[in-house]
Amino acid sequence: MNNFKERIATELIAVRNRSLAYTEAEDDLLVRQHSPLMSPLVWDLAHVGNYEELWVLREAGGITPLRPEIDDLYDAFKHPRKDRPSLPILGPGEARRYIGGVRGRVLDVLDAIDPDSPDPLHRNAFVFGLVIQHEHQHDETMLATLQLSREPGLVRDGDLPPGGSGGAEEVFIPAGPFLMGTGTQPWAYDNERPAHQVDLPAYWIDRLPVGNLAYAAFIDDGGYDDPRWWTPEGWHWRQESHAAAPLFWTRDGGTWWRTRFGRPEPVPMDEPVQHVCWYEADAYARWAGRRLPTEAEWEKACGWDPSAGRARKYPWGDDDPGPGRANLGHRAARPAPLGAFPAGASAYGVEQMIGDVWEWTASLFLPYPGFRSFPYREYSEVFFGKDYRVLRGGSWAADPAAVRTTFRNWDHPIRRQIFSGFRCARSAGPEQA
Ligand code: AVJ
Ligand code: FE
Repeated sequence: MNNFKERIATELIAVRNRSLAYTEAEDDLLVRQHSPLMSPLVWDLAHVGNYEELWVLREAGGITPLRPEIDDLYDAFKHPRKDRPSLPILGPGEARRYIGGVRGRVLDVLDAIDPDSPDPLHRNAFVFGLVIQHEHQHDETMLATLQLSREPGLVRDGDLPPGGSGGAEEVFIPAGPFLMGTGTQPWAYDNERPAHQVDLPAYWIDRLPVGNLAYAAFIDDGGYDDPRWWTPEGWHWRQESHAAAPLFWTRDGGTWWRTRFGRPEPVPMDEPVQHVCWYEADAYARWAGRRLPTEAEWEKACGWDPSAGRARKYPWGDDDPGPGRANLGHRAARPAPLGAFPAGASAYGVEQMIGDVWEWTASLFLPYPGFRSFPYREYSEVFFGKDYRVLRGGSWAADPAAVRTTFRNWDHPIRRQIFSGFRCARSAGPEQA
């Protein structure tokens, strides 16, 4: 195998080890439903193998189905998450055997594939990018399930760099066009394509995500009880949910605590806030006299290199993320302190855009002009419309393989079990523009 295929084989092993590590638990924990929002962990485990079978073995490899009778059970569109525990899904042992059996044949397809083929699934080994990113996304979902389960055991407290102090609060982004999306990243999803020019007026964007200290000030100021800061839908959510702080926060006297993977700890005030929904992010921004950035504003500040006139794969350039640039890949089970990654700054000097927390944007999840669904409508196209808001940048739980400046994530505006935070922006006044 050549170098490119060796790298793919290594990525396949790494992501599988990750899935197996998150499901190395008593059967009871794996088959139980920890929240109606989530699948049982054993469903995710067999689903990633079934997806690999569908795309690599059948579609790309032309191999006959190993277990066609289970396809229906692992089709996310046939059964909502809340119904998955009552399906006759594979048990933990059977699921591990099934996905292992698929994987053996996947390596044969990798051996045989021609990355220069005109077949779009084979070209640049796209189908392998598809399944590697898919499994990493489910691994992140499994982490959210584990956090909801409140079971101890998964905290990893690997080293994170210390936070920084000082530096500008906001960064000015001058008016002008940039290239949004990509036509060159070989493993980009259909929803990131095609690259297209977007001309933005001047704006300011926070240098760092909103931190717990600032968010606690919003709470202390009665932000959750003041309808002025909320949209009508947001206020409705606030009333129905009785939310008064980010998910997993509780107050004890004057101190905020959070439960992280089953362990209570004081909320670190120097971290980006996480586990807030879009309505909370939007309300905070209005309280602060600001607004959420649009998706285009976020991407320009993150990926555009104005002096080179080109987009970067990551804020700092095209080199892979190292430990000094971003908090990705579950090196620790939390966001890094604010200001921890000056070396990860974008061309404009905006920091911590990649990793730490997914950042809510003002934008609905919509197709770019010229969008074409590939390789199937159910990855992106069926979600376009008014129901979902876009999140950008990836969290501490996202893997580098599934993160780049153009990557788009989306969720309902009420969701906050995901590792979500935000930063604020504002339009520049006429004197600056
Ligand atoms: C892109 C994270 C919204 O989890 O629903 C997983 C990714 N697509 N299996 C999701 C996905 C199919 C998707 N998100
Ligand atoms: Fe999936």
